[in-house]
Amino acid sequence: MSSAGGSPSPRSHDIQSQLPEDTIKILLATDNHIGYLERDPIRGQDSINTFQEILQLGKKHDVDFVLLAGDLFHENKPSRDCLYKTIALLREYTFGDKPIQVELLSDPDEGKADGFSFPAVNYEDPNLNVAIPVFSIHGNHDDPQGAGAEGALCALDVLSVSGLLNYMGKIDLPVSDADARTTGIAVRPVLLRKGKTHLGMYGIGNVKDQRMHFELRSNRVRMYMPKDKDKWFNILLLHQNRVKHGPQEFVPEGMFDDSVDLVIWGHEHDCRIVPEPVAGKKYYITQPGSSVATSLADGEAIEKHVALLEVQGKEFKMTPIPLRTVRPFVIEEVVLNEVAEEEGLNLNDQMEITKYLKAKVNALIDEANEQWDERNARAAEAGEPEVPRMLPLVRLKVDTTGVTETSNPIRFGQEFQGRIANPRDLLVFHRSKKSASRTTKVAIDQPELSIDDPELSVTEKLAKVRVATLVKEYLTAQELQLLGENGMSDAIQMFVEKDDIHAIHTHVTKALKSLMKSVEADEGVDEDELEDLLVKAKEQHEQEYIEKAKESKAKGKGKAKAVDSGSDDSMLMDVDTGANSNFDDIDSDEPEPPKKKAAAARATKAKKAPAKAPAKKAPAKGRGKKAVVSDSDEVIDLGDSDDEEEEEEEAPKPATKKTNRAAVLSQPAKKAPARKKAAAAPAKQNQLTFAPAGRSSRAAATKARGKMVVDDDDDDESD
Ligand SMILES: [Mn+2]
Repeated sequence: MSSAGGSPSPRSHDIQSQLPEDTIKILLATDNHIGYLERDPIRGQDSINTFQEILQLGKKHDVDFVLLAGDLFHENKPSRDCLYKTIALLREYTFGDKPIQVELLSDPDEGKADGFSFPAVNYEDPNLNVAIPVFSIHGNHDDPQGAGAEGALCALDVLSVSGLLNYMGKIDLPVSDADARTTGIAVRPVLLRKGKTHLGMYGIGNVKDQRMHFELRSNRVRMYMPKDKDKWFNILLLHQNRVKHGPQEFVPEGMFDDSVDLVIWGHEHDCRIVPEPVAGKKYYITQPGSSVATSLADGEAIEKHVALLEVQGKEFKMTPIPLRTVRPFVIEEVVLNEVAEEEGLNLNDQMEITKYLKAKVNALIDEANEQWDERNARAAEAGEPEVPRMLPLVRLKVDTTGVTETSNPIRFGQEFQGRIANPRDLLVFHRSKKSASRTTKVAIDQPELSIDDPELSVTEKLAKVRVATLVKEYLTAQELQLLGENGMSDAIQMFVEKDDIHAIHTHVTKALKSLMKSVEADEGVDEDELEDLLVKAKEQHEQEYIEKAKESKAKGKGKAKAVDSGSDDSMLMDVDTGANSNFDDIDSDEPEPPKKKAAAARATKAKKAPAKAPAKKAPAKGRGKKAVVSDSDEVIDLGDSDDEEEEEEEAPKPATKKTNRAAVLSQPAKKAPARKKAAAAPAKQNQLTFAPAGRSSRAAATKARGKMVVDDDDDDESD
């Protein structure tokens, strides 16, 4: 990773001759994971501190806006402390008198809160004095959950209605699993202009990998682009696995349409912020990486950066900026067997081993501190103030194959208290299965690992076995009398991972209700029969649950399953405890008729015009359910939804729609605070509305979200 300090070599996409009035300046960051380890006495404030640094950098570099690619928060329900600080920082750094120079050409009400008059984009609200807007999609940690009156909401929704953040890429989600078969993912951009530069930002908040994979494969991810898309610089933001976790557990890099110029990839935590070309494609991919290490894995040890992204016309320039508030982190692996061979270490002598490991850790601490000093020296050269030294993160992975007795890693770590930030998890012991081969890559969190795996040591189990698997195994062993293990396990997972305190209650109530129903059906049973009846009913319900979830899972539960189930399903099985793995088998069959409910909800929305529509606002759009384009060939072509498709979709629409569009194109300038208008580039602002109608209402669209999301990977390595 090159740093901002040096002068990076010019690249083909670089801006040739820069004109400030045409250059959109963006501060690019992602995966801030605010709230990560917030109770840790040493590391608790790391994530928020770095977020503050990022906002300060935005101010310092005088950017037009800040762009984030998901996982702003680590917890789905950020703590009060967390929200308090985040809100305070956003208010502190992003409000002010600095004039906004990027004019919004897309509908400012796209994605706005239902039933309220204020726009979705904060700087379009005359009551707010925004200096540096922040745009973001959601990630897998802070994705929309719940089924309240407003539908599924996430923390970004809260920031959005507070006017502190512009939440984009909250894609339309199907109301039910049946609906999922007929809808795709619609991506409506935020369109901006500064001088002669036109910028389109297409956000796709995180969805489960299986779904994304299916949608992409079926060519159902539609990006609504302006007609003259070639004059736009198009950015695509997404938050998915880039690293292959399984056959459908990632998004291939070459999958996007050629009208995309730059892909901003959230979710992966290693910093690969320098844009990388993609074979056979015109676009580049940048992966900023997280701004805080949320696991002690190799990828997180790469120096963390954000970047200044400058766009002018169809050219762009990326200047990585190293983050200075990030703890230095060093990681190493030792194979004691090898040390024994090479240096004569006695594997039967625990004292000797401990002594060896201590020396190793001391060397790592020195290395980390040197890293820090280097970083400080570089910054000092650039005229930056010194930052006081932070305790480093140190991880030593120890292959203990052949060692008879290992010491207690926690006691070992205690000796380094005050010198490192993570004394409790400094050491990780593991045994390699084939003692001779040296595998440096330790795969954490393998879905198929069972807690009963005799080959694993306790530490390994703690580090690698997923909670979901553990819960499932436990429940299976309990032989629950009434409740099905699968449904229960899903509910527990929701409870744990998404902090949904109602998940279990909801599930139990529902399950009992339906059990009662089936027992009631047989009247006059005596008590002996009742038991049998219940057992049968339970089995039946479990079966229904499984079928409903359309899990490609084999019926047999427990540990045997994953290992021998063939490569195709091993991931699906674990990850997909939820109800939406049905995307896979969809190709062949016909789309089911859409649920009435959805249509109704959308219709309702159509009628509901905002009470106080500003003059510039686009006329109410037709909200009819759109015709479904159901070409499910294998072509993986995100965003191949240009005019052609748009026309196809619009064809059956009433004529009024087109009239509206024409009208929209000649909307008068927007209302804006006077001082801003004076400073903003050209005062005239047109609203372009190119998107076909039919956005489903949030409430309706997201009702089903609860079902949709039983989170995928809380993969420590890349979340
Ligand atoms: Mn993530």
